[in-house]
Amino acid sequence: MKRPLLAVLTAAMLCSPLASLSAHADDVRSRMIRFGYGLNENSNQGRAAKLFAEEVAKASEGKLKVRTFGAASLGSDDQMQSALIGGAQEMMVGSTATLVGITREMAVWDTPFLFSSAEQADAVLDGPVGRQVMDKLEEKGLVGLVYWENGFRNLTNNTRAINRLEDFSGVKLRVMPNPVFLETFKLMGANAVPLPFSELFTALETKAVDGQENPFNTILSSKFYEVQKYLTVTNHVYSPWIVTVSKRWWDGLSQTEQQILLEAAQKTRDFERQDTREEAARALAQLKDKGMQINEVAPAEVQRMREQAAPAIAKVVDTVGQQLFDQVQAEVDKAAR
Ligand code: TK8
Repeated sequence: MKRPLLAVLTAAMLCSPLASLSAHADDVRSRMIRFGYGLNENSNQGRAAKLFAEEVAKASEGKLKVRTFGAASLGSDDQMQSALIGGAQEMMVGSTATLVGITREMAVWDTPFLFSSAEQADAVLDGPVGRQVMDKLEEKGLVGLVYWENGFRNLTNNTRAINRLEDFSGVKLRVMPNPVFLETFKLMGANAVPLPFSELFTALETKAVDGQENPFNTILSSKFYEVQKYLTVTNHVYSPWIVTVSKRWWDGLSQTEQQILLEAAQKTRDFERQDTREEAARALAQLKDKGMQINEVAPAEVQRMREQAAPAIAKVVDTVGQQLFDQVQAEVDKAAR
Protein backbone atom coordinates (compact mmCIF):
# COMPACT_ATOMS: atom_id res chain seq x y z
CA MET A 1 0.00 0.00 0.00
CA LYS A 2 1.22 3.47 -0.90
CA ARG A 3 1.23 6.14 1.75
CA PRO A 4 -1.71 8.48 1.16
CA LEU A 5 0.44 11.58 0.81
CA LEU A 6 -2.37 14.08 0.91
CA ALA A 7 -3.95 12.54 3.99
CA VAL A 8 -0.66 13.04 5.80
CA LEU A 9 -0.45 16.55 4.44
CA THR A 10 -3.99 17.39 5.51
CA ALA A 11 -3.27 16.12 9.00
CA ALA A 12 -0.13 18.27 9.07
CA MET A 13 -2.18 21.28 8.01
CA LEU A 14 -4.49 20.92 10.96
CA CYS A 15 -1.51 21.09 13.31
CA SER A 16 0.22 24.02 11.61
CA PRO A 17 -2.30 26.38 10.04
CA LEU A 18 -1.27 28.94 7.45
CA ALA A 19 -1.45 31.70 10.04
CA SER A 20 2.10 30.75 10.88
CA LEU A 21 3.19 31.29 7.28
CA SER A 22 5.27 34.39 7.92
CA ALA A 23 7.12 32.57 10.67
CA HIS A 24 8.05 30.00 8.05
CA ALA A 25 8.77 32.46 5.25
CA ASP A 26 12.05 30.69 4.57
CA ASP A 27 9.99 27.68 3.57
CA VAL A 28 8.68 29.49 0.52
CA ARG A 29 11.10 29.93 -2.33
CA SER A 30 10.70 31.90 -5.51
CA ARG A 31 9.22 29.51 -8.07
CA MET A 32 7.54 29.58 -11.45
CA ILE A 33 4.62 27.20 -11.89
CA ARG A 34 3.33 26.42 -15.37
CA PHE A 35 -0.38 25.63 -15.12
CA GLY A 36 -1.91 24.34 -18.35
CA TYR A 37 -5.52 23.79 -19.39
CA GLY A 38 -7.47 22.97 -22.53
CA LEU A 39 -10.30 25.49 -22.79
CA ASN A 40 -9.82 29.14 -23.64
CA GLU A 41 -9.39 31.98 -21.14
CA ASN A 42 -13.04 33.00 -21.38
CA SER A 43 -14.35 29.78 -19.93
CA ASN A 44 -15.15 28.39 -16.50
CA GLN A 45 -11.77 26.63 -16.64
CA GLY A 46 -9.96 29.84 -17.58
CA ARG A 47 -11.66 31.93 -14.89
CA ALA A 48 -10.79 29.39 -12.23
CA ALA A 49 -7.19 29.04 -13.38
CA LYS A 50 -6.83 32.82 -13.11
CA LEU A 51 -8.24 32.83 -9.59
CA PHE A 52 -5.91 29.98 -8.62
CA ALA A 53 -2.91 32.02 -9.78
CA GLU A 54 -4.12 35.04 -7.78
CA GLU A 55 -4.73 33.01 -4.62
CA VAL A 56 -1.29 31.40 -4.80
CA ALA A 57 0.38 34.79 -5.33
CA LYS A 58 -1.49 36.24 -2.36
CA ALA A 59 -0.76 33.38 0.02
CA SER A 60 2.92 33.21 -0.93
CA GLU A 61 3.46 36.98 -0.95
CA GLY A 62 4.32 36.79 -4.64
CA LYS A 63 6.98 34.13 -4.34
CA LEU A 64 5.05 31.36 -6.04
CA LYS A 65 4.17 32.60 -9.52
CA VAL A 66 1.54 30.60 -11.35
CA ARG A 67 1.64 31.21 -15.10
CA THR A 68 -1.51 29.97 -16.77
CA PHE A 69 -1.53 28.55 -20.30
CA GLY A 70 -5.02 28.12 -21.78
CA ALA A 71 -6.35 26.71 -25.05
CA ALA A 72 -4.04 23.70 -24.86
CA SER A 73 -1.05 25.94 -25.66
CA LEU A 74 1.11 23.53 -23.63
CA GLY A 75 -0.49 20.56 -25.37
CA SER A 76 -3.55 18.33 -25.17
CA ASP A 77 -4.61 16.82 -21.83
CA ASP A 78 -2.65 13.66 -22.70
CA GLN A 79 0.50 15.56 -23.61
CA MET A 80 0.36 17.68 -20.47
CA GLN A 81 -0.13 14.60 -18.30
CA SER A 82 3.07 13.14 -19.74
CA ALA A 83 4.89 16.43 -19.20
CA LEU A 84 3.84 16.44 -15.55
CA ILE A 85 4.96 12.86 -15.03
CA GLY A 86 8.32 13.65 -16.62
CA GLY A 87 8.70 16.85 -14.62
CA ALA A 88 8.72 19.16 -17.66
CA GLN A 89 5.54 20.96 -16.48
CA GLU A 90 4.33 21.60 -12.94
CA MET A 91 0.53 21.70 -12.99
CA MET A 92 -2.60 21.29 -15.09
CA VAL A 93 -6.33 20.84 -14.94
CA GLY A 94 -8.05 18.42 -17.28
CA SER A 95 -10.59 15.69 -17.60
CA THR A 96 -10.44 12.61 -15.35
CA ALA A 97 -11.45 10.66 -18.46
CA THR A 98 -8.10 11.25 -20.15
CA LEU A 99 -6.28 9.87 -17.09
CA VAL A 100 -7.76 6.39 -17.41
CA GLY A 101 -4.81 5.16 -19.49
CA ILE A 102 -2.55 6.13 -16.57
CA THR A 103 -4.74 5.28 -13.58
CA ARG A 104 -7.48 2.85 -14.52
CA GLU A 105 -9.52 3.58 -11.35
CA MET A 106 -10.39 6.98 -12.85
CA ALA A 107 -12.78 5.12 -15.18
CA VAL A 108 -15.28 4.86 -12.37
CA TRP A 109 -16.28 8.50 -13.07
CA ASP A 110 -17.07 7.54 -16.67
CA THR A 111 -20.03 5.37 -15.61
CA PRO A 112 -22.99 6.67 -17.64
CA PHE A 113 -25.72 8.26 -15.50
CA LEU A 114 -23.72 7.73 -12.28
CA PHE A 115 -24.74 11.00 -10.62
CA SER A 116 -28.15 12.60 -10.74
CA SER A 117 -27.14 16.02 -9.41
CA ALA A 118 -24.00 18.12 -9.14
CA GLU A 119 -24.33 18.21 -5.36
CA GLN A 120 -24.35 14.42 -5.25
CA ALA A 121 -21.18 14.43 -7.36
CA ASP A 122 -19.55 16.89 -4.90
CA ALA A 123 -20.33 14.62 -1.95
CA VAL A 124 -18.84 11.53 -3.59
CA LEU A 125 -15.83 13.21 -5.24
CA ASP A 126 -14.89 15.13 -2.10
CA GLY A 127 -15.57 12.11 0.13
CA PRO A 128 -13.31 9.16 0.99
CA VAL A 129 -13.75 7.23 -2.25
CA GLY A 130 -13.02 10.30 -4.38
CA ARG A 131 -9.83 10.81 -2.40
CA GLN A 132 -8.92 7.13 -2.71
CA VAL A 133 -9.18 7.23 -6.50
CA MET A 134 -7.21 10.49 -6.61
CA ASP A 135 -4.42 9.08 -4.42
CA LYS A 136 -3.92 6.26 -6.95
CA LEU A 137 -2.29 8.83 -9.23
CA GLU A 138 0.75 9.01 -6.98
CA GLU A 139 2.00 5.58 -8.08
CA LYS A 140 2.13 7.02 -11.59
CA GLY A 141 3.98 10.25 -10.88
CA LEU A 142 1.05 12.61 -10.40
CA VAL A 143 -0.46 14.24 -7.32
CA GLY A 144 -4.18 15.07 -7.48
CA LEU A 145 -5.24 18.10 -5.46
CA VAL A 146 -8.97 18.63 -6.06
CA TYR A 147 -11.80 17.83 -8.45
CA TRP A 148 -13.35 20.74 -10.31
CA GLU A 149 -16.61 20.60 -12.24
CA ASN A 150 -16.63 20.12 -15.98
CA GLY A 151 -20.31 19.21 -15.74
CA PHE A 152 -23.10 17.09 -17.14
CA ARG A 153 -22.42 16.27 -20.76
CA ASN A 154 -24.81 16.89 -23.62
CA LEU A 155 -24.75 16.07 -27.27
CA THR A 156 -24.36 18.31 -30.32
CA ASN A 157 -24.24 17.33 -33.97
CA ASN A 158 -24.91 18.48 -37.50
CA THR A 159 -26.77 15.49 -38.87
CA ARG A 160 -30.11 15.47 -37.05
CA ALA A 161 -31.83 16.08 -33.74
CA ILE A 162 -31.34 13.00 -31.58
CA ASN A 163 -34.79 11.99 -30.33
CA ARG A 164 -34.50 8.23 -30.38
CA LEU A 165 -31.74 5.71 -30.00
CA GLU A 166 -31.92 5.03 -33.75
CA ASP A 167 -31.03 8.66 -34.51
CA PHE A 168 -27.40 8.00 -33.53
CA SER A 169 -27.04 5.78 -36.55
CA GLY A 170 -24.22 6.89 -38.84
CA VAL A 171 -23.39 10.01 -36.82
CA LYS A 172 -19.63 10.43 -36.64
CA LEU A 173 -19.15 11.49 -33.08
CA ARG A 174 -15.97 12.70 -31.44
CA VAL A 175 -15.42 11.21 -27.98
CA MET A 176 -12.66 11.80 -25.46
CA PRO A 177 -9.71 9.41 -25.78
CA ASN A 178 -11.27 7.02 -23.25
CA PRO A 179 -12.43 3.40 -23.63
CA VAL A 180 -15.75 3.78 -21.78
CA PHE A 181 -16.89 6.79 -23.82
CA LEU A 182 -15.85 5.04 -27.00
CA GLU A 183 -17.81 1.92 -26.03
CA THR A 184 -20.88 3.85 -24.85
CA PHE A 185 -21.37 5.70 -28.11
CA LYS A 186 -20.58 2.68 -30.23
CA LEU A 187 -23.35 0.90 -28.34
CA MET A 188 -25.68 3.78 -29.22
CA GLY A 189 -24.94 3.07 -32.87
CA ALA A 190 -22.81 6.15 -33.49
CA ASN A 191 -19.54 6.06 -35.38
CA ALA A 192 -17.48 7.11 -32.35
CA VAL A 193 -13.95 8.43 -32.87
CA PRO A 194 -11.53 9.41 -30.08
CA LEU A 195 -9.88 12.79 -30.57
CA PRO A 196 -8.11 15.22 -28.21
CA PHE A 197 -10.17 18.25 -27.23
CA SER A 198 -7.52 20.55 -28.72
CA GLU A 199 -8.40 19.23 -32.20
CA LEU A 200 -12.15 19.25 -31.77
CA PHE A 201 -13.22 22.66 -33.08
CA THR A 202 -11.31 22.21 -36.32
CA ALA A 203 -12.65 18.68 -36.71
CA LEU A 204 -16.20 20.02 -36.40
CA GLU A 205 -15.51 22.97 -38.67
CA THR A 206 -13.99 20.86 -41.42
CA LYS A 207 -16.72 18.24 -40.94
CA ALA A 208 -14.17 15.55 -40.15
CA VAL A 209 -16.70 14.67 -37.44
CA ASP A 210 -20.45 15.41 -37.24
CA GLY A 211 -20.79 15.88 -33.52
CA GLN A 212 -19.41 15.82 -30.01
CA GLU A 213 -20.55 15.82 -26.39
CA ASN A 214 -19.61 18.28 -23.65
CA PRO A 215 -21.31 20.41 -20.99
CA PHE A 216 -23.35 23.47 -22.05
CA ASN A 217 -20.57 25.68 -20.65
CA THR A 218 -18.01 24.30 -23.09
CA ILE A 219 -20.40 24.32 -26.06
CA LEU A 220 -20.76 28.03 -25.35
CA SER A 221 -17.19 29.03 -24.41
CA SER A 222 -15.59 27.00 -27.21
CA LYS A 223 -18.12 28.43 -29.70
CA PHE A 224 -19.24 25.02 -30.87
CA TYR A 225 -22.59 26.67 -31.70
CA GLU A 226 -20.83 28.24 -34.70
CA VAL A 227 -20.24 24.83 -36.23
CA GLN A 228 -23.04 22.69 -34.71
CA LYS A 229 -26.75 22.87 -35.40
CA TYR A 230 -28.49 20.40 -33.07
CA LEU A 231 -28.17 20.25 -29.32
CA THR A 232 -29.73 17.32 -27.51
CA VAL A 233 -30.10 17.54 -23.74
CA THR A 234 -28.99 14.11 -22.55
CA ASN A 235 -27.03 14.74 -19.31
CA HIS A 236 -25.60 11.29 -19.97
CA VAL A 237 -22.65 11.59 -17.62
CA TYR A 238 -21.19 14.00 -15.06
CA SER A 239 -17.62 14.87 -15.99
CA PRO A 240 -15.15 15.96 -13.33
CA TRP A 241 -12.00 17.90 -14.00
CA ILE A 242 -9.03 17.23 -11.78
CA VAL A 243 -6.18 19.53 -10.78
CA THR A 244 -2.92 17.62 -10.87
CA VAL A 245 0.70 18.35 -10.03
CA SER A 246 3.93 16.72 -11.18
CA LYS A 247 4.90 14.45 -8.28
CA ARG A 248 8.56 14.76 -9.17
CA TRP A 249 8.27 18.52 -8.70
CA TRP A 250 5.85 18.36 -5.74
CA ASP A 251 8.20 16.18 -3.73
CA GLY A 252 10.80 18.94 -3.90
CA LEU A 253 8.48 21.53 -2.33
CA SER A 254 8.47 22.48 1.32
CA GLN A 255 5.44 21.58 3.38
CA THR A 256 4.42 25.25 3.48
CA GLU A 257 4.57 25.50 -0.30
CA GLN A 258 2.46 22.36 -0.65
CA GLN A 259 -0.05 23.78 1.82
CA ILE A 260 -0.34 27.03 -0.11
CA LEU A 261 -1.05 25.20 -3.38
CA LEU A 262 -3.54 22.80 -1.82
CA GLU A 263 -5.47 25.54 -0.03
CA ALA A 264 -5.60 27.71 -3.15
CA ALA A 265 -6.82 24.72 -5.17
CA GLN A 266 -9.59 24.06 -2.66
CA LYS A 267 -10.69 27.67 -2.55
CA THR A 268 -10.71 27.78 -6.33
CA ARG A 269 -12.70 24.54 -6.50
CA ASP A 270 -15.53 26.12 -4.53
CA PHE A 271 -15.56 29.19 -6.77
CA GLU A 272 -15.30 27.09 -9.93
CA ARG A 273 -18.26 24.89 -9.08
CA GLN A 274 -20.49 27.84 -8.30
CA ASP A 275 -19.37 29.72 -11.41
CA THR A 276 -19.90 26.64 -13.59
CA ARG A 277 -23.41 26.03 -12.23
CA GLU A 278 -24.44 29.64 -12.69
CA GLU A 279 -23.12 29.65 -16.25
CA ALA A 280 -24.75 26.30 -17.06
CA ALA A 281 -28.11 27.59 -15.85
CA ARG A 282 -27.93 30.47 -18.34
CA ALA A 283 -26.18 28.67 -21.17
CA LEU A 284 -29.10 26.84 -22.75
CA ALA A 285 -31.02 30.07 -23.43
CA GLN A 286 -27.86 31.64 -24.84
CA LEU A 287 -27.21 28.68 -27.12
CA LYS A 288 -30.78 28.96 -28.37
CA ASP A 289 -30.19 32.65 -29.09
CA LYS A 290 -27.10 31.68 -31.06
CA GLY A 291 -29.35 29.62 -33.29
CA MET A 292 -28.91 26.09 -32.01
CA GLN A 293 -31.90 23.80 -32.37
CA ILE A 294 -32.46 22.29 -28.95
CA ASN A 295 -34.39 19.16 -28.01
CA GLU A 296 -34.86 17.00 -24.96
CA VAL A 297 -35.10 13.24 -25.08
CA ALA A 298 -38.37 11.74 -23.80
CA PRO A 299 -37.95 9.74 -20.55
CA ALA A 300 -38.87 6.44 -22.22
CA GLU A 301 -36.15 6.98 -24.83
CA VAL A 302 -33.63 7.91 -22.15
CA GLN A 303 -34.49 4.60 -20.50
CA ARG A 304 -33.82 2.75 -23.76
CA MET A 305 -30.46 4.50 -24.07
CA ARG A 306 -29.57 3.56 -20.50
CA GLU A 307 -30.36 -0.07 -21.19
CA GLN A 308 -28.36 0.05 -24.37
CA ALA A 309 -25.40 1.46 -22.37
CA ALA A 310 -25.39 -1.43 -19.87
CA PRO A 311 -22.36 -3.19 -21.43
CA ALA A 312 -20.39 0.04 -21.02
CA ILE A 313 -21.07 -0.14 -17.30
CA ALA A 314 -19.79 -3.73 -17.32
CA LYS A 315 -16.65 -2.36 -18.96
CA VAL A 316 -16.23 0.12 -16.10
CA VAL A 317 -16.55 -2.71 -13.57
CA ASP A 318 -13.99 -4.74 -15.53
CA THR A 319 -11.60 -1.80 -15.54
CA VAL A 320 -11.87 -0.59 -11.94
CA GLY A 321 -12.85 -3.82 -10.18
CA GLN A 322 -16.17 -4.77 -8.59
CA GLN A 323 -15.09 -3.61 -5.13
CA LEU A 324 -14.33 -0.01 -6.09
CA PHE A 325 -17.41 0.13 -8.29
CA ASP A 326 -19.62 -1.04 -5.41
CA GLN A 327 -17.96 1.37 -3.02
CA VAL A 328 -18.71 4.29 -5.34
CA GLN A 329 -22.30 3.10 -5.81
CA ALA A 330 -22.74 2.94 -2.04
CA GLU A 331 -21.46 6.52 -1.68
CA VAL A 332 -23.77 7.65 -4.48
CA ASP A 333 -26.75 6.03 -2.74
CA LYS A 334 -25.77 7.63 0.55
CA ALA A 335 -25.45 11.12 -0.93
CA ALA A 336 -28.75 12.91 -1.30
CA ARG A 337 -29.81 13.57 -4.87
C1 TK8 B 1 -10.36 20.11 -21.94
C2 TK8 B 1 -11.05 18.75 -21.91
C3 TK8 B 1 -12.55 18.89 -21.98
C4 TK8 B 1 -13.26 17.53 -22.03
C5 TK8 B 1 -13.17 16.95 -23.42
O1 TK8 B 1 -8.99 19.95 -22.07
O2 TK8 B 1 -12.08 16.53 -23.83
O3 TK8 B 1 -14.18 16.90 -24.12
O4 TK8 B 1 -14.60 17.67 -21.68
O5 TK8 B 1 -13.00 19.61 -20.86
O6 TK8 B 1 -10.67 18.06 -20.73
